[in-house]
Amino acid sequence: MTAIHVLNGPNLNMLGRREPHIYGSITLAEIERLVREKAAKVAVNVTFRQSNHEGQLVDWIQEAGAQGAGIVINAGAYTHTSIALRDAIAGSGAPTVEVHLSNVHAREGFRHRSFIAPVCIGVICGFGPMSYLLGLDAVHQVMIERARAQQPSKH
Ligand code: DHK
Repeated sequence: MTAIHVLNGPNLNMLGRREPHIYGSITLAEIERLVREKAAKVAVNVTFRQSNHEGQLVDWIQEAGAQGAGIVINAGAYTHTSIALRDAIAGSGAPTVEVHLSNVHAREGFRHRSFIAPVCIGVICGFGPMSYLLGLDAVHQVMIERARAQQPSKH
């Protein structure tokens, strides 16, 4: 069964109460429920985690890579600051999709730069909780394609 780790960075535990005009009123627990619902439909095994600590996120990225899992990551503000997360993603070999609830490109200039985007397959932002579901779908499809490409040809 395909495994995908959904990792959440700093302040995402505050969703629902945190700047609802930007992030909406949905909580992280509700996003987790939506993600699990979708994952169950497509037979994906989901690990869903949140931490406010950079090193913890590094450990979880390494763990996902070691297990052959894919990653959907909303690294929160670490997106815009963390070379450690970038190196962890690059080194893990885990196919990774960066997601954000808000459209970071419509916000402050410092949010336009992502340190992790260059080592991710792609970035999905601005769709609220749907960004997570699109991210899950995206990384899942890429993993299916890669597995298919590794199978020996029948001809
Ligand atoms: C969440 C955060 O915490 C911010 O630091 C990012 C992201 C945007 C989001 O939209 O999900 O800049």
